[in-house]
Amino acid sequence: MAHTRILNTPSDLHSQDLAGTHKRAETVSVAPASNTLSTYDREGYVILRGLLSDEVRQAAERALRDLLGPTGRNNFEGFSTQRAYALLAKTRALDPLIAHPQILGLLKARLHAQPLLSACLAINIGPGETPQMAHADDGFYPDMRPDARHGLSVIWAFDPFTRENGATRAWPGSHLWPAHREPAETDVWRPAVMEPGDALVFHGGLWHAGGENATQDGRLALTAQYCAPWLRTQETMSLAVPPDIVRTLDAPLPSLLGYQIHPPFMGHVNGMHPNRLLD
Ligand SMILES: O=C(O)CCC(=O)C(=O)O
Repeated sequence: MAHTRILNTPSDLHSQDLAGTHKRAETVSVAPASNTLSTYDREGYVILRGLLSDEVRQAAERALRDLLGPTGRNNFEGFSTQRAYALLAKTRALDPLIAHPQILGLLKARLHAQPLLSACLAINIGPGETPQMAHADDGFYPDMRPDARHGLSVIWAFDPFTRENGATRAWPGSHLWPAHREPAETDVWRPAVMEPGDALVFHGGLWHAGGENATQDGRLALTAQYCAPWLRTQETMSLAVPPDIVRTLDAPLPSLLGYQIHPPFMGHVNGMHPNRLLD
């Protein structure tokens, strides 16, 4: 039966899902502690320690090592660094990390309750790798204001992250810098020193870089980058992960992959909620 809705004001329009409601499974998120939020707000990043059980961490690590590709094609990917993309089409071992309740809680508190997964890739910085170019993940969008709600990124450690082996470098407070400021020689970075199973969570405006690896061993990480639901994702997730796979995923993974409506109708397919394609 067709539904008739009366829309009188722009806020009526923006608050309603005009592509039709669709059953939405509950997802579990954990509200961040106040000191986690204050560190994130002040520094632009926070490290969450020991979030994974041994079983989940080991399964994720095995999957990542199996999937690692060739070394990079440019000095941003890193000529001595292996990467792998489209991971959610290739393994289920990362699902608990991508939709980790603590990460969902931070996303809800600081980005959006219904974000998109913009990119999800493995990064294994190999011996001899040089420092990556400093960048901010929001820099991919034309409008990188300090107060913009564009993105939030996570880097999960699978090796100990040290200053020597390429721990991510972060410029504290740089998420608050004006739009065109870039790190100068005099701006001090800090290495995100972590143990396997720790997660570095940072604001999309934070200047950061993969570090130099002066050791003989790799430094394996998974990075998951999330963006607001009105932005284009770096990886086109709805093409990277086929519907037959998405159909098997638990909430909120389909929503993170683009099977969602941002009211009133961003993301519709033929006028309907994209989840109808999964029914
Ligand atoms: O590997 C890292 O520590 C950071 C990599 C990164 O920021 C990127 O490639 O976008």
